[in-house]
Amino acid sequence: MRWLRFALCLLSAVDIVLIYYVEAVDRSNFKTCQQSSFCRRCRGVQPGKSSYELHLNTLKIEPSSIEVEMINTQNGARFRFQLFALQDETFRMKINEWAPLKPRYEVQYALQGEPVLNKLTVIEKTAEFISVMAGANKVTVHAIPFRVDLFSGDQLVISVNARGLMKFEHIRPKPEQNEAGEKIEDEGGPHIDDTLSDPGAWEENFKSHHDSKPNGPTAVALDFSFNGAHYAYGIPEHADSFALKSTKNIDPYRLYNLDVFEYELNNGMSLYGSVPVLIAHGNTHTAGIFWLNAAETWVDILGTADQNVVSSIVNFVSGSATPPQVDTHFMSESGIIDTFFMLGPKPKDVFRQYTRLTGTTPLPQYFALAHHQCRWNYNDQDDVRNVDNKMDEYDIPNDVMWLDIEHTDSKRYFTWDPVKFSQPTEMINNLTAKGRKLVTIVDPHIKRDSNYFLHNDAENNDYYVKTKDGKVFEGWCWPGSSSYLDLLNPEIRSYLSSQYLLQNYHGSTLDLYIWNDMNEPSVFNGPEITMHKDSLHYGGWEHRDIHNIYGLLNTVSTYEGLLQRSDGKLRPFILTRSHYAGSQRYASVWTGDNTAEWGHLQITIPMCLSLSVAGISFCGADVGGFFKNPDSELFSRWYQAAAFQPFFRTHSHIDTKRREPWLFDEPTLLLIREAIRTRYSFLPLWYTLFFEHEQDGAPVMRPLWVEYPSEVATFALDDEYLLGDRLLVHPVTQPGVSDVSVYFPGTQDIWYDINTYRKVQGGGTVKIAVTMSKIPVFQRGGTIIPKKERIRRSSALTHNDPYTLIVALDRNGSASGTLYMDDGQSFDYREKKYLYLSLEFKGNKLSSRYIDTARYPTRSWLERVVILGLPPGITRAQAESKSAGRVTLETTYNTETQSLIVRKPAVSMAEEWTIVLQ
Ligand code: MIG
Repeated sequence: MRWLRFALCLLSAVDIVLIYYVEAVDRSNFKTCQQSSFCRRCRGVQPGKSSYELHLNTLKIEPSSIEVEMINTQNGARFRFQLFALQDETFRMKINEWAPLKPRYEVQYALQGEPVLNKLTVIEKTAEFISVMAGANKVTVHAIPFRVDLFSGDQLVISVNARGLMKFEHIRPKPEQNEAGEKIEDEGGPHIDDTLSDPGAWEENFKSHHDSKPNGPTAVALDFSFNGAHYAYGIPEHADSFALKSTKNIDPYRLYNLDVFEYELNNGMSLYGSVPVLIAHGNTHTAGIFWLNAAETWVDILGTADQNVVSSIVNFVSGSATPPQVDTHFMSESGIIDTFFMLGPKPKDVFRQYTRLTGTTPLPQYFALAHHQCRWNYNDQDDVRNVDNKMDEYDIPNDVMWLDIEHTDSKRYFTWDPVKFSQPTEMINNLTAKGRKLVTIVDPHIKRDSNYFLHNDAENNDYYVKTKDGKVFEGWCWPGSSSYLDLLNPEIRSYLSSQYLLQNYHGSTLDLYIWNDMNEPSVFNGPEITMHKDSLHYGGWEHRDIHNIYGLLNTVSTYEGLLQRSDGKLRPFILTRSHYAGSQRYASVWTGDNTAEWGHLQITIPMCLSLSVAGISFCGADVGGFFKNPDSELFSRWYQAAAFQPFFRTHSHIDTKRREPWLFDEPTLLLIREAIRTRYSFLPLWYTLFFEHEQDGAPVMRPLWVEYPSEVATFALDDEYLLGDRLLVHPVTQPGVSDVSVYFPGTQDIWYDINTYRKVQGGGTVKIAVTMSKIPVFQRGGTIIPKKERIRRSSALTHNDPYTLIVALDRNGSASGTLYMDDGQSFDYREKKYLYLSLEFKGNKLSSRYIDTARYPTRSWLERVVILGLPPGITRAQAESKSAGRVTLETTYNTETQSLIVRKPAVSMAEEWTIVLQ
């Protein structure tokens, strides 16, 4: 495959595609655990009595932490163990060498700041263990062998090194070689371990690539057991089920950011991003860990998390089996052990605890939640103009046109093809006249071309990543020979940021936003299609140490640039392919190069759920599938599914057939149009959910168990999810079906079909009939959803439009919800220049009240209220607000659906108001 990649660079784009099409993923391009020497070594550690021990006589107690010396009795290596109590039921554990020969990398940029400490109290201390309390949690640290038990209240939630799989390879001097070329091993301690006998300890090869490993073996590994957990989730990015599978007989899940061609489904191979966050959930408790390490990482999932787990859970719940438990084993190639424990106890506690560490997604601009139209490539500015016009002609709302790599002048980013895109500003202004935006792609590889200002700047200022020998690193990518900015260096990042300024990015305007692709980084002729691990970065760090944050650093630069470009006024919008923990603060993420197949549509749900529970809520997948051509049915179903996923963008490979909706037959065009229009009608809900996400960190697209934590039947669902706590979404992701089986959670809950208003009782699976136009989505009784039902060309044009409220009653005849609005684009909302409303229906009275002081003077008013699940008997309604006084309203009751429509209450949304039914 590598020769292929190489050849690709020399061919025209069209030829490339022909080659793509005969390929599935070429697994031989990517390492297995056995082919990665550190993974082999770490996985080879046998469970049992660990050789790591603490010397409790060295214990130091600080107000928020304890510190103890640790020793590996096998070889005498010494370590520093630290435990920190953090705010909000969170702990941090660091283990590093006591006095490493060279410093070991500690990850930067993932955390949003220094974690806030909490007070810790020692409650018991013996020669064997020490117990401390912080908040509601107790932590017991055992000395011989080393083990840490973390309790939430009385419940043991996480045990560290309970299986004894810890391995911390201290840095050693390179053994000298004797005359025969054999290595002379000198461990310098009383015992030796088997680390050095691994043939890959001091250098290793993969295919034709050599890794010189100047620091030798430096792996760190540790096991974590989650007591009472039925399943573990998270550690994206993988094209696999949401509930993580047992890796007992297969490779561990791999976290190493890679550009994987035509990725396959249902396996733990690496993809473009890595978020080392794992959430373990059981019916009594939720907890999580964050393994802060940016090197190549593998994660084994052991214990009861296997296919049979459901039956064991059922047994457990009925009292006939041992409590469930999931064991995990994290293994990284370098760095230190730095782990955060989020102790819950409820799912939303864990999400809040985690996002206090790495941040939440800032409220996106309103347009970013709307529909995006992309293709590799829109050929020229006329093509863009035509597609844009056709959107209007066919009444298909669209907010953003996207330009892929072909828009540049010979793959030199920040430039425009002088012929095809000769008038970029005019092109952008054509779009903005309709309230639309443009996104252009900026990849991190830099064309080595003396006619390219960026390359010249980088050469002159010594901005490129270096090889192990200190020469500028060169690799092949789209432009041919390329080099890569050393983004670990803050000065180089700010250089890159400055390229986004309007005066530097010629032809751009404030309505142009950015797509960062290929930022794993992708290097066509590099090992595993990426950069050599022994390449060197700022501060002397090896690429090995920081690989998984390269994409994060790329988006940090872009974000800063876009922020500066508007003097900090406008919210940046960025889409990134590579990501790490913390990327949610800067960019949205899409799942890369998927395929126009039903399986790829299905996997969008578990992939985005995995990202969501790991802090990345703004997730989406290429609508229609990137490779190959979707047929009408798949394409329509994909739009319908994506209309209810956070990031909603159509995209396709350069050699696929054009697939703008009007190129399909009329029924298909109508289905697609309807799906997109449905999305637009729900934008007020999306916007409110993202605002709330920024506050509390709970995923926008969320697994059912977040709202129904003890409902075991929700734990392993891959085909449905919730939006906030309001909508249940179960898209049709199979061909030729006339019904889908939807699990409705909550024995006390009622669900309402959003189209028919038909009621379904929660607590079981129900078959829902699906015609081609049906998107199975249900509103939870007890919630209120804001909508805007006047569909226009772009979301910006709906800014002052009136609202519709859908009030779905619970079994007590009540409902509540929220509605958020602001200017849709600026950071003024950080100064609370917004309107955040609490909507409540109780005792036949619907009211709107300010949650915070109203500081956004909206012109929107209330156009309609629909009340679902209302018994007959209401004959009239009356609205009351300050400026309009009391007004009697028209109502229509539908006996069949038990729904009442209140027409034109016409109260201003800027005021508090009440509507009374009589
Ligand atoms: O190696 O820019 O995932 O969305 O269209 C392919 C061309 C490079 C990969 C991205 C895809 C994009 C394509 N890029």
